[in-house]
Amino acid sequence: MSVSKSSTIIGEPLPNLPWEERPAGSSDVMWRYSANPIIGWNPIPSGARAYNSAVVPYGDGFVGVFRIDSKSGRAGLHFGRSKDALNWDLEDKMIDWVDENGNPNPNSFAYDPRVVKIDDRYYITWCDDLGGASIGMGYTKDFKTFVKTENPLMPFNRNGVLFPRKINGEYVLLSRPSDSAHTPFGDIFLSHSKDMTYWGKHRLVMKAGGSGWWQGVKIGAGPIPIETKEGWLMFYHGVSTTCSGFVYSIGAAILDIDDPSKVLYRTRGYLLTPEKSYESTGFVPNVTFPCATMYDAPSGKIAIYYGAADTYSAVAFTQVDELIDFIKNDSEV
Ligand code: BMA
Repeated sequence: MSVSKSSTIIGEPLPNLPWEERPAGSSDVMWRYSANPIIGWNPIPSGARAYNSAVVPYGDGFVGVFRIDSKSGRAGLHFGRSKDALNWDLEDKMIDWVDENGNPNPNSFAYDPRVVKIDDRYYITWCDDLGGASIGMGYTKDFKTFVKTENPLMPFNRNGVLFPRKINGEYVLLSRPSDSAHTPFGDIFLSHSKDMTYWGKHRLVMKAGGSGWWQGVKIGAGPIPIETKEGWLMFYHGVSTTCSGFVYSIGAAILDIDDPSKVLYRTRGYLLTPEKSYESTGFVPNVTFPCATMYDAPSGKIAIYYGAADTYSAVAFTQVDELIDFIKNDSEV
């Protein structure tokens, strides 16, 4: 496959993006980092597993909000920093949230964070506990003070993912209505807000299933959608069921740039599915769960950060033009 380098991504350059060329002999449109996983068991004294986490460029390096399951089994959010986005220095202590007045505003339980910069704030969404699974929200300007704001949506809901800018004057939030347990259903919706507090105008984006069995049980938005000349590039996880449990794979769709509830293209086959031992073996076998991407807009290089087997953090790569061609040719819409 020949890849034309173009500025298909509407965004900033990131020359220090971690990157590795596709392995010789492979024709996969998404390929894994050869030194995966980048974070293994017991990454900090208090924590057993760091995975399903969100990273962003910051200063001359990178920072992230990491889901770390403590040795009690409870999930919490921890701050981390890195010079190369591959070797991470994770804080042992959970993030101390405050309210808008600077008073302590602790989280009881938090997992699967996403981070996006909008104007001068880095917004963080995660799966929270509001009498059941719900979307948590907060922001930071400096990764020192973390402000937890109101829950944008009622339970039960997971996979809250913000678009990186307002669309037609409103913020837009993807989510996946669910139950409070291991949800055996789930479609992707979106909601609008003028102020990041009150959310409404809910729209269905896309349903589980289609002709891909890998996404037959449920789907959920993954990383922050990437703005491209072809529309919003949205990676998502799709789940199938087997006699030994769920299998979580990674797919992608392209959504209309002005109305992202309209799906233009959606992969019929998965882009990545649990194959490697760090994906098929761990605390929860057979899970690949993407929560972040970083990209270099001029070259179209994208690094995808995903949790593997609810135990490890891993990275995969793709090139935007080749990926968009693949999604269009493989589309089921
Ligand atoms: C989902 C979430 C994810 C997890 C996945 C597989 O419901 O809890 O954090 O990776 O299940 O266990």
